[in-house]
Amino acid sequence: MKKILAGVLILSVMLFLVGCLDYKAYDIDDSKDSGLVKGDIVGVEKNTNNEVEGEVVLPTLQENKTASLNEAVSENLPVVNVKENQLVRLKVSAVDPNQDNLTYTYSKPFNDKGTWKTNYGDAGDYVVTVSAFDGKLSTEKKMKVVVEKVNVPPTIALLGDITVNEGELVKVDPKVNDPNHDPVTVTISAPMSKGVWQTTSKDSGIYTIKVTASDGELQTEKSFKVTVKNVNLVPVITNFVDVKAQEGETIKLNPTVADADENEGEKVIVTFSSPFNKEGVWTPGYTDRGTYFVNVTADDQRGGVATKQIKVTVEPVNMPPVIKDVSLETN
Ligand SMILES: [Ca+2]
Ligand SMILES: [Ca+2]
Ligand SMILES: [Ca+2]
Ligand SMILES: [Ca+2]
Repeated sequence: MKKILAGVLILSVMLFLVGCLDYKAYDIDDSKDSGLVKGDIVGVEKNTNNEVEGEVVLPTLQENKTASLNEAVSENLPVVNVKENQLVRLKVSAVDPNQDNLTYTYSKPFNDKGTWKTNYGDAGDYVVTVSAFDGKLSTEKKMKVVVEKVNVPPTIALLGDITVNEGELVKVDPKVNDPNHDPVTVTISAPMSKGVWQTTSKDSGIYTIKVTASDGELQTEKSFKVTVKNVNLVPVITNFVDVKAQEGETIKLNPTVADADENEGEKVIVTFSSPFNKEGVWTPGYTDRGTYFVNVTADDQRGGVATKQIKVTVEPVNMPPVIKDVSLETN
């Protein structure tokens, strides 16, 4: 009787289940540099509702040797550290005591192949779940992937060269991006430091504008050219109005001629129509009474020509006869 009781007891005690997920290895793409912790992570999970009669051999348990395990003591999860932009691959090795075929699933951000191409900006902690499924039962294991930030400088989108005419407004709005999502400070060199530049008639030339984008640690520079084409301004004639004078009175025309391009070595030539001389002077004689339309022309010799016309009225002056000579004539 005792023997029977003991046998039943032993049998009932031995009814238990084992699902076994042996170990998982973390690996990375070989082409990448790695400061990674590589190691085996051991996990065993029991399925309590599947009973197996007879002797059950538990898989050999291995201690987790990853150095970073301690970091996750509070969560009791194995931890691996990777760097942004690395390709991470989860390698799972599991056995099924029944030798069932196993399929694996991985939680996001890993894909269904167990790989994850991290990107800049992905820094953070990720708890990843790996499941092994034998068709009826699945076993899960979690681990923590810590993605460490790798700072990279901001990028600046291509900046095209700009050509404008003098007097036009130049605007630039560089498109910058930081792959780490860091705040970016953009600076632009003079004369475009405000991003806009109102050119004037004195600004012709070629300017190299430098754009700098900084995330506070790293910076990127790009430059582009602004070509400001000279625009010739036409001379402006002022202070030139109708004149009235009398015969015998010297008239001096003295218009004001200005050309904003004179700083460019321009020489403006001013000419007057007849009967004025090239200095703009004329003394009408006593038979010159009448009305004259007189032109003044200002030519900057670069294609800028201005003309203005006035009316010159010469009023008659009656002069007494002049006796030039008296002589006696005798027969
Ligand atoms: Ca099984
Ligand atoms: Ca950055
Ligand atoms: Ca100019
Ligand atoms: Ca001019």
